[in-house]
Amino acid sequence: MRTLVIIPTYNEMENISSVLSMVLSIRNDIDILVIDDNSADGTGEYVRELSSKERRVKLHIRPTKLGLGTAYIEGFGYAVREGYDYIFEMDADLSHNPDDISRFLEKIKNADLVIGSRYFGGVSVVNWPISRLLLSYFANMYARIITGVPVGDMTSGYKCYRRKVVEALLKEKIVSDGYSFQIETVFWAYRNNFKVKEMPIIFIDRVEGSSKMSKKIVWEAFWVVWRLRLTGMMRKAGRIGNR
Ligand SMILES: Nc1nc2c(ncn2[C@@H]2O[C@H](COP(=O)(O)OP(=O)(O)O)[C@@H](O)[C@H]2O)c(=O)[nH]1
Ligand SMILES: [Mg+2]
Repeated sequence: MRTLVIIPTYNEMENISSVLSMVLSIRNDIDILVIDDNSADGTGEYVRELSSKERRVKLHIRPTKLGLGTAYIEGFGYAVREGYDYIFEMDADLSHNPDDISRFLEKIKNADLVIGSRYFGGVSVVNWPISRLLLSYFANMYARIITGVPVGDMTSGYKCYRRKVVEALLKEKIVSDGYSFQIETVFWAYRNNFKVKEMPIIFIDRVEGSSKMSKKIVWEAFWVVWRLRLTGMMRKAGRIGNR
């Protein structure tokens, strides 16, 4: 079984070397694809240098900051073309502990998508300011109510997909850049009847570098859930196909 961990980066120089070496040391059938948006801090150069010595590390550099959603879509296309069996989404800032990868790979044996959940029988977020925690918690509640998808953490960016789910997602019209990309992917996996499971993770706020969260990203999520609800309803009524 071949696994690809996709890591989008934008100015993650302080974190990238640790996250890459931690993922590489988990197992040697795991490759990494970094999608860097031309970071000014040298992240791309660092990964380029490493990828010339370590064939398990791949790099795509895009010309400018084009958003998380399109970075993952690009990574998904690569994963499908290369025939990876399991495909991960993971942040570069060490909020997602690479040691959890083994638990994901165990769990995916009985699922099509495994979501690393921060809200699974409680809250497992460390060091977030209360304002950020409340935003995330209520955004999740809102997304769950409007879309009707029974998942506790729809905005988690730590996930493991089987290739067939990624293939199905590439056929959907995913429009988000920010964390509503995470809502869209869970929604379409669920609506396409894939087996979606959650697994608790401990999410630790970044220590180095800075968050790329913005008001625009919050507004995008606010509207995207309504778009999903409508397209989902129309799809059910047989009015539109999946394109
Ligand atoms: N390639 C790319 N990566 C991005 C972009 N925005 C955020 N990222 C990366 O996505 C991950 C999550 O972003 P982060 O700022 O930590 O979001 P937060 O944890 O929600 O505050 C990190 O690895 C970022 O470097 C982007 O526009 N392009
Ligand atoms: Mg982060």
